Amino acid sequence: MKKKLNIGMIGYGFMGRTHSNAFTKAPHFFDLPYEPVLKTVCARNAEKAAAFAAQWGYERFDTDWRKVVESPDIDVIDIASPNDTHHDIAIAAAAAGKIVLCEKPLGRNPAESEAMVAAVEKAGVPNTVWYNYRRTPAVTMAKKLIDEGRLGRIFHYRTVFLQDWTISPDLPQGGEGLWRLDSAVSGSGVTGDLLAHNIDTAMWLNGQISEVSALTETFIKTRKHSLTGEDQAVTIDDASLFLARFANGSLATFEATRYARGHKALYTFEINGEKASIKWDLHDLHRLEYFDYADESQLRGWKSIHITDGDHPYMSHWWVPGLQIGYEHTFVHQAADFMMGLGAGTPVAPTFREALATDYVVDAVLKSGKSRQWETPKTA
Ligand code: SOE
Repeated sequence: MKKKLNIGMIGYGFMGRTHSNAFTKAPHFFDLPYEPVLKTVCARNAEKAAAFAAQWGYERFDTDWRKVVESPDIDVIDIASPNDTHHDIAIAAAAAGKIVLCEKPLGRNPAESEAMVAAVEKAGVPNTVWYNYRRTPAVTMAKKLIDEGRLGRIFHYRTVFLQDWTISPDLPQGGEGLWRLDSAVSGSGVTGDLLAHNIDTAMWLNGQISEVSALTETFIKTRKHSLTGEDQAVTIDDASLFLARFANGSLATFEATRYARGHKALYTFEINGEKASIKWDLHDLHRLEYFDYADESQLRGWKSIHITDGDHPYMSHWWVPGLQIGYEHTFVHQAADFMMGLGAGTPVAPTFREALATDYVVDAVLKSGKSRQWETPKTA
């Protein structure tokens, strides 16, 4: 019989759903050393917590995260609530000896993130941050190709994350769903919410970012606040672009915005090496575009590899070759990898400390946007 792993989910929004779905599906598709049990979901609003618990099959619900953290029958605290709650919950959970999983970004700023890293490391509790896109099979495949040296020396890294859902000036800030527009809750705008994904993937694939020069902008200066009903200054970055140099000498451009009319979630990257290049696009997430200079010259060109075969990362766990999976599966893979790491006693990336490295780059980008100077991110 497998050991049960009792989950206490904090938060029931978009991320509460992706994480709950991941724990539900992972044991059906992966042979795991644990049986995850959806024990409790916690939200301030009892009615909503009860409805979520019923819909997702949680055994109970709670309205006070402190009670969940202190519950002896909970093994894992999974933080899927807004960013301003991450710090306090993670630190209390670590002190209570719980395994801690946290939605990205870790904290609202490096000070919060550093305290969270110190707490899990002092308590010696397993931890991870849900940077889910690493576990898209095509992205994991890109990592494999780079690690095998197939690209050779890397010269360029080019990446964007484009959305268009905040263009209307009538969209309020704050409150459910829209807390991402309220910097008191989110910490930052697109830099911490979207570029954090690009930065996490980029440093995983191409190593440490050593310096950045950024341009940030807030296009809509005031918005009504959903909670106060007042017009309030908008203090998040609506758009963020930066140039970067990696420690390996390669050069990069990063861009994120919520004002790219026509784009819902266009996350792309392209990497150019001396021997080969790679391109990936979230809207076509199962494809990896690959150009290999070693190919015979008359047939040389970009290949569009359908990453759905049994020997592609994660795919042997799903259907038959050629059939696709999607966004939700990136979370299923992370949940599965986490439980396998837990069984083997090995940390599962990205740990809190690895995610802190991303927060340092986010912080350097925001600083550079203000100072108009090159900034050097701290190393974690
Ligand atoms: C914002 O719209 C958002 O939901 C981010 O918060 C997620 O991290 C990203 O994956 C998709 O976009």
